[in-house]
Amino acid sequence: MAGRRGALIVLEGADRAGKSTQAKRLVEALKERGYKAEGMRFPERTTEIGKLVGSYLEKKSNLEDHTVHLLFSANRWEQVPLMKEKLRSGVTLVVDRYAFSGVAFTSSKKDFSLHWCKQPDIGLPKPDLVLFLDISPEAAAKRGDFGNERYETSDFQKKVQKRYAELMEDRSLNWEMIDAAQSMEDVHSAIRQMSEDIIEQAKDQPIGKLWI
Ligand code: ADP
Ligand code: FDM
Ligand code: MG
Repeated sequence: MAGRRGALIVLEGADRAGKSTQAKRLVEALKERGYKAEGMRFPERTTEIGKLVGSYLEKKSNLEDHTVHLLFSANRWEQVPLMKEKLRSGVTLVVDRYAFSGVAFTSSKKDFSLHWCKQPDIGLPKPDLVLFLDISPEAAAKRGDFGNERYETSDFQKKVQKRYAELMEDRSLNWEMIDAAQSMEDVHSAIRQMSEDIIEQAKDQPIGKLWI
């Protein structure tokens, strides 16, 4: 039927929870099942803004905290025309991190409120489903050490987890908590089923606006 749109599915969660692994597998599985599906990630480090953010994360440059927050948000907004075009043409987008990462990370810095951090992302395409891959710091540690990027310390990640928990209290969003300590296969089956259900539910609905 004409006019059926794809779903916007976001993966969030702590470092090494399995977001990138699962995003890739989900796209492949959806395609095998005959859905149109594509992956995206934030930050999208290949654009001009994304290069500034990438260099900041790699600690090759320093940026003022408000400034980098706005750049992360701008890095999402610059993809919005493309996201809407894809969704409207029936492509389901599987997104590795989104505005929730933006808010959880910046609001873990000193003197940043959740309220302030949300403002620049208000009105972005609203995810139909946000899959939160839940893992304890101990279980994540078994998957390897932190890398060398900014924010990759256990103190900071603990603060981020608390901020995610606050964001998940917002019932206007469709959060699903997944036990990410399960095997890759079990996590995959769970999120594939939820994703197929949401694709069916979202297909005749307009694209929503985040936090409006
Ligand atoms: P994230 O993108 O959330 O940081 P990754 O997908 O990069 O996480 O996974 C981090 C590491 O953990 C990778 O080495 C990956 O192979 C491994 N991994 C991912 N999911 C699982 C799982 N369910 N069980 C065990 N190891 C996993
Ligand atoms: N991050 C990511 C932010 O601080 N703000 C954002 O808006 C987004 C999308 O960037 F530390 C942080 C979260 C993480 C880093 O790491 C991206 P990965 O490994 O590429 O997901
Ligand atoms: Mg990743």
